[in-house]
Formats: sequence, C-alpha cells, structure tokens
Amino acid sequence: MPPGSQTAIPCLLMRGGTSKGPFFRAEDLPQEVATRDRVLLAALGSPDLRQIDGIGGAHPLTSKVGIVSLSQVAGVDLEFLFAQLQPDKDTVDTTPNCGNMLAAVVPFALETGMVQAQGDSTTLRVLTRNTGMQCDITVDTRGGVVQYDGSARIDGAPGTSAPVTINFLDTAGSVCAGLLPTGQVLDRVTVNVPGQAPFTLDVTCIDNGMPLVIFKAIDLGCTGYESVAELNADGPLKARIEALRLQVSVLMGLGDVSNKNYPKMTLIAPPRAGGALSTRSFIPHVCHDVIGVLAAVTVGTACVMPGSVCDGVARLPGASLEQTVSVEHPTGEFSVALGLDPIQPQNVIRAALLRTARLLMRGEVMVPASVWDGRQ
Ligand code: NQM
Repeated sequence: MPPGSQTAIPCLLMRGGTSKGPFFRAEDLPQEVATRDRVLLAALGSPDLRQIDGIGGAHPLTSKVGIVSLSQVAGVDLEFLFAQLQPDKDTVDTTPNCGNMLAAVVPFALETGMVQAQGDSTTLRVLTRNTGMQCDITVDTRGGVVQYDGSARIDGAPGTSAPVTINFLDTAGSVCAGLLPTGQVLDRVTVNVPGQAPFTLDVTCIDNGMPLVIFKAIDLGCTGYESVAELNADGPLKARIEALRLQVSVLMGLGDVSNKNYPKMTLIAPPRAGGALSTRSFIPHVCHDVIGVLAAVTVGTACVMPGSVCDGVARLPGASLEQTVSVEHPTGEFSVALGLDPIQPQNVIRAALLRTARLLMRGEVMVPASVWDGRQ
C-alpha cells in the first residue's frame, strides 16, 4: 500500500464557555513548534476567511486550539497551552490565556483518560503554559464520568449545562510586567489616526489575566450600547481603536502588537441592565459577542480600583471584601466574584467564575502528510 496522503491526529472538539475548538494531548502533536503550528493551521484551515479546508469556524472565537498534558510541577495536575489562530492569517499566538477554552481542559483530560474522576465532583489544578497562571477547576463527575447536563447558564451559549467553576489563583500581570503596566491607574493619551483628526482620551491599561485598554465609549464617539454588527461595520471607529491600541501598547511595554491579538480594547458605558457597567470588547479587531473570561476578570478589577477610567461609570453593590461584579456585554452579563485584600482593598487577590463546557465530537483530525507525516 502506498503511504497515506494524510496524517490522522486524535482530537476532541470541545466547547469551552463561549468558544470552541479542537483539543489535543500534547504528545499527539509535533514537538517541534514550527511544525506544530503548521499542523494547527492546516487542521483549522487558516489562512482563509471561510476556513473551508479545515475545521475552524471562520471567527476568532472558533479558531482556537487547546493542548493538554499532565504536569510534573508539584501540586499541579494538568498543563494547558492555548493557541489563538485567525481565519484570515497564518499566525498561531500562544502568548495570552483564554479563560473560555480553559473551561474544557478538565473535561478533556477526563474524557481521554489522562486523569480519573475523584467522586461526584473533580477539582484539578491547572497551569496555563501561556503565562504560568494557575487555577483550580471543578467539574461535575457524578457516576465517575463527566456530566454535561445541568442547570448552569452562561450568556452567549444556548441552554443550560453542568457548571464548570474556575478559581484563579494568580492573575496579575499575565502578559504584561504587572497589573498596571504603564505604572499608572489612568493615562491621558493623544492618538494620531491616519486620515482622521487626532483625539485625546483617558485610558486604564491593566492586566489581571488579560491585557486590556479600557476607555469610555463616548470618548471615541459612540454610546457603548451599539450592537456587535454596528460596531464591526464601523470602519472609522475601528481605525481609531486600532491606532489607540498600537500607540498605547508601547506604553504598556508590549512593543509592536500589529500581529498580536492583545491588548483587547474595551469600551465602557454606564450599566443599563442592573449590572456594574456595560462593555463592548474588541478582540482586538472584531467586537466580541460576549466578553472574554479573563477580560471580564480584568474589567472587574478595574471597577474596584479607585481612580481607574471605570471610577464614576461603574455601579458596584457596596463596599465589601467579596465583590460580585456583573459585567454587561452585547448578549447579557458575566459575573465575576472578586476577593479583595483586607489590608489594601483596591487589590484583587482572588477571582472565581462560572463557565460550562461540552464535548461536541471525538475522532481524528486529518492534515496533509506534506504538512506532517506523523513522525516526531
Ligand atoms: O479573556 C476571547 C474568549 C476570549 C478570550 C478573546 C477569553 C479570556 O472569549 O480569557 O476567554 O478575548 O480573544 O474565548
């Protein structure tokens, strides 16, 4: 028989929160990074806007990959490497985390037999290899198997499912050098936009799990309540946001981010559905239908921080060391439970939240043997 023209790689297609993508065991992928990246691009069908020759979903939120391994680090059970691909680019970015894909890591490890259920619920410590952040993730394992049915509901995913709870242990300064990478809680910047008049505004640059630039929607000439479709269709607004992103990233110590998918750009406005504040999140070139998990943790952190751009915009339930911040977004709200430092209550020391996940398909993804012939 002639050698096959395709290589079969075991994989599970999983929804994690409001994202989805193929999950692999690290050992099933090429160990050499450049070959691994070519395999991931071929598997998803990038670069091509429709990803027609792969299993990507033609949107950044469905052009994601999870790679899972057992950990040798003391006290850590699993390691997770998240890879962000783009439909129309040949980039594979493993720099930032993804808290949504993170929600599927423990179900994946249980489904593939990498770990065993601990009883009615299973809690494992996961280390993200993207930024070295750790978290404890609890899933429902009644009957010794992962349960997907349940009554937990997250906005941005239909129906209800079993809960996946994530407790983040150390989120400050994930990609940036610290929580406030410019050294200030508020920066005033004047932005030069090609073909448009310069504009000046206040921003909070912050990284509590995800690098964000937060600013008032009104300072960019919009209300912050526009639909995702309206924002994605607004070319001049997107040009202003991108000019701001490229300029501020240098102040944040991130250098040239023209080919990076961070920092995420977060427009804020006063809440109007009973939450703490309203958001529209650019990730960074299209507007998210929801908001990223660690983006929500980071926005919530800015809300409890006196002097940030959220101060005076956000409405918090009251002074307490346990704050639940409800972040409104285009398709509902995202609640993050923040634990504040009793000595310095402007500092968030814990963040917990609810997600759901589901196994969608198990099998093998096929990539051309010319991309990888399966040999390590
Ligand atoms: O912020 C989208 C998502 C994300 C990332 C993005 C995420 C996070 O919703 O932790 O979850 O910001 O590109 O999956």
